[in-house]
Amino acid sequence: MRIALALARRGLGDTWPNPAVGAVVWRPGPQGPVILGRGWTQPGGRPHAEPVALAQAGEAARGAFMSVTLEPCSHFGKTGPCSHAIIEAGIARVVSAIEDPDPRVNGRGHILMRAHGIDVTVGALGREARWANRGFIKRMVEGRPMVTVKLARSADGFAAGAEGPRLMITGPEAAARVHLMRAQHDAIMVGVGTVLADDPALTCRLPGLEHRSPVRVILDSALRTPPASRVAATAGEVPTWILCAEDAPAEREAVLAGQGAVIERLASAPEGGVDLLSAVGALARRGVTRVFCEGGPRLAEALAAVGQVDALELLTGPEALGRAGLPALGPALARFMETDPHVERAAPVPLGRDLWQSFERRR
Ligand code: AOF
Ligand code: ZN
Repeated sequence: MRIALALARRGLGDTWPNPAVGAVVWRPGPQGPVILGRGWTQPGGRPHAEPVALAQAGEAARGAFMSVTLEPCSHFGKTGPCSHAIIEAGIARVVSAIEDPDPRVNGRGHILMRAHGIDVTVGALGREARWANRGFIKRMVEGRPMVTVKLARSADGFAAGAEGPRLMITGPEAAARVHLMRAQHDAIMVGVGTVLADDPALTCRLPGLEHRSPVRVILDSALRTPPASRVAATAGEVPTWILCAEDAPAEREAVLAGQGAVIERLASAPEGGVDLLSAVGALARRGVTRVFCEGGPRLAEALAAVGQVDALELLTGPEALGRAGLPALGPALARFMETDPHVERAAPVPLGRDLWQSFERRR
């Protein structure tokens, strides 16, 4: 199951709207388990993990065991259900980590395999499996994706100067780590202020992982995203969704949509801007399970204030700004980081001259 979980994690950020599942076909041997086939959910969510592992094992699967990080499915999708494939391959025993909360499955996969005489046990490393797929589970159960907030701050706690040009707070090692985090999320979200100030590309540029760029999401109530910005100019190549208010100007919508962006109109917040709960709900409806927010301290704080931050990735640079700037952490995020009893705090990790700290809500 540990191997299956490691295989599953390869797919994170790359399988939405489906979960990232891992499966191992194996046989007990005198020197320990012998692995016959390994599989993980493929890009876009199909094929599922189990048929990949079964195909690799071939005829050796007959009488063998399968460990799988999520209940094998029982519904007919683009191909037949995985539980059928497992029955047909002659697997004798299935070790499954958790039930699939998808209402189309929800225990039926386990029941079906048991009905065909397969010995099914559920719960092995269940906590770890639930954790790996917390984005998928949250979307299924709550109709919202998991949200990770990334913030970079100076040694004295500022995000950047109050105004003025973009400030490089952290170094290349931290940037590489951030690009990996981008690849492991389904969508990357910013406010239009970040687009106007920084003109970011918001793609994953790690060599070899360029194809794993997440969907780019811009919260832009009045559709102020400039058609000449990098995100708009490349909207035909990298999926780009702009969430705006009901009354955003139609002529701007036409221009951005013409460039390939997907525009969705949502309710506005009383204080202006797109309502954040509606925004994350809209992303879940579109299939997103894991959101990476790089939208700057104001958006991060607003998400924390409505209880929509599941994880905080905080990077602290070695240099002080030395003057007043925009504080990186507002009061709600500071509470999340420092006092929330459900938040787990990992030991800080040095990245070059910077420090990386992770904070994750456990429930
Ligand atoms: C599995 N193994 O590797 C994955 C599963 O749209 P479909 O037909 O691909 O079905 C999507 C559902 O299948 C998804 O919501 C989840 O319940 C399950 N995902 N199941 O047996 C896998 N990715
Ligand atoms: Zn399946």
